[in-house]
Amino acid sequence: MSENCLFCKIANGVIPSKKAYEDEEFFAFHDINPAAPVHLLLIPKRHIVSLQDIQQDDAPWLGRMMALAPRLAEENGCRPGPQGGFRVVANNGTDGGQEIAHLHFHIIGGPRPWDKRA
Ligand code: DGP
Repeated sequence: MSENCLFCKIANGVIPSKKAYEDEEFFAFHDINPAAPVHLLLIPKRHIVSLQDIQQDDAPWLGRMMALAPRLAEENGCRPGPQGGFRVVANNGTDGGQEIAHLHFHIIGGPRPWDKRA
């Protein structure tokens, strides 16, 4: 846990959130400002800032994190199969549009239309 990290505080229950999932390694919760009917944030409990900090030996847990995304998407209202689907977005660093400095996957979806490009 990093003392001044908002998402560490959320994962530890210090700051409340609408929880969608939790295990020993990961925590998922609903984005406070959803961009779509389904908008989750999936984070590792360990404090890591962004994909810019990932090393080769992080691959196993990062793979498990990625594998959680479709499961959480479907459990929270994204339709399965090619007519359904969802987005996974990770903003990295200032130029990448990252606001919260704790690695997170945005899981975004739900029945369309819900954005300007629909
Ligand atoms: P990013 O720009 O990729 O770092 O996205 C940060 C997201 O975090 C943004 O979509 C809004 C969300 N967010 C910020 N503060 C909170 C909070 O206190 N609670 C929840 N649930 N989401 C938050």
